[in-house]
Amino acid sequence: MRTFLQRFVVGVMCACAVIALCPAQDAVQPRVIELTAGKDSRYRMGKTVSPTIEAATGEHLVLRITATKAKEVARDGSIHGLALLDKDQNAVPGWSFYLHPGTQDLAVVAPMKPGRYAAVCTIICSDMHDGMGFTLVVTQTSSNIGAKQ
Ligand SMILES: [Cu+2]
Repeated sequence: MRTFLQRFVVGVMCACAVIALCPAQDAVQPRVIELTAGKDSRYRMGKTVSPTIEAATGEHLVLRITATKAKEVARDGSIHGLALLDKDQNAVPGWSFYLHPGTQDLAVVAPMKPGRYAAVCTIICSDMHDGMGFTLVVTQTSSNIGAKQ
């Protein structure tokens, strides 16, 4: 006769085993990155201003951005924007967004080319706008070399 605690422990261990045995299902879940786009025209991750985010090539991410209005608002109501630029200042396809007040989830895929990318605000949100952005560092990891396309 097992005690409740023993059954509980066995149950937790089974659950852990199931999670551990399902890496494929885990891999399709995008990683969520929480950011704020602030009224001072700055992107933050936690308390870090203009953070550097690391990602693997082709990694699926969800940028969960909570945006607060700065001084200026675009005609369509956008309060901040987001574009990702490569080292030659070319916009990365699939990485162009306009932000509205509140929290929004942006589904993106990290570029297949390793390197440093600059995420910049694309709305003139205040006279501090020019310094609004963050960095995405994309690296090729051993686990995703085979996935290159
Ligand atoms: Cu902005």
